[in-house]
Amino acid sequence: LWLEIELQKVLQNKGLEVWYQPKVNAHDHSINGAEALVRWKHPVEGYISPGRFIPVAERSGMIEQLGINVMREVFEGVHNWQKQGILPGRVAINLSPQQFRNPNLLTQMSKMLQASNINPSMITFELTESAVMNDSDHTIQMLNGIKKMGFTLSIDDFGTGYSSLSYLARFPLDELKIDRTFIMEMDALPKQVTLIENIINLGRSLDMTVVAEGVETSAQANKLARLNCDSIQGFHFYRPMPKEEFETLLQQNK
Ligand code: G
Ligand code: G
Ligand code: MN
Ligand code: NA
Repeated sequence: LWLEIELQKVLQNKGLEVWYQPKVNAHDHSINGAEALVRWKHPVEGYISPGRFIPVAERSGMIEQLGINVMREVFEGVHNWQKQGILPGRVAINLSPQQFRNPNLLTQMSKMLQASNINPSMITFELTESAVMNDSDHTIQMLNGIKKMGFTLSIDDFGTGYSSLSYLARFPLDELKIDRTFIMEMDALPKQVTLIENIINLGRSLDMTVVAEGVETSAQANKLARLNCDSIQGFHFYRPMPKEEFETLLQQNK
């Protein structure tokens, strides 16, 4: 309950921060996008992990406001970077299953887009398998609605959802993110590399951009480039960083 009250306060004060983790081109390692990750710096407790407060936000209904705040912040950032000519590619926003189930989501996105003056194709919404799997009529409607506005869609944590693969053919997905558990085991388990190679081929053959998450070593990065993965995200290249730091990095890379 303490966490819930504190979260209420920080949401009202617009005190949550959005950090950015750059993604790189797997072949030349140039920055080609980023993932927006919400961060909460509590005055007494220090950083509280989204792994802890997102579930609280969902249970208490605050996730809707949190999502709106994150969208507003990211759209504003993308607008500024576009204006400065330093936007390197798409910026991804995570949507939790509960946000995706909310029928208000499409209206909120459309309002936010109208107010923002950005190119919607520069925003990617990341969904997990558990968000898209259960109710396919609702899912199709939501996904098509998001696409119709011009945004792009990514399937996050791919391969961990115990789900059927048939949704890959039915849903309008632009990007596939290989879950970091596969990448972690690349060096120890040769079969994991075979699996990754086939996931990359699967994604690319369905016209999706394939991103490997959680890349922590140069050996992993080199192997993924050889397997023709498109993009890489992971601590080996960049950690999530505050907006100001991200912006400085983009200006240096211009
Ligand atoms: O950044 P970190 O590894 O601590 O994130 C932990 C989890 O929180 C990840 O699953 C990530 O997708 C999720 N997360 C981070 N930012 C957001 C956000 O803005 N909205 C939602 N719904 N989830 C987020
Ligand atoms: O569930 P989702 O994929 O949205 O989670 C993204 C989270 O993964 C972020 O919180 C980010 O901090 C974390 N992350 C990004 N790169 C790495 C990495 O190389 N290693 C580990 N352990 N975590 C990472
Ligand atoms: Mn994600
Ligand atoms: Na992920």
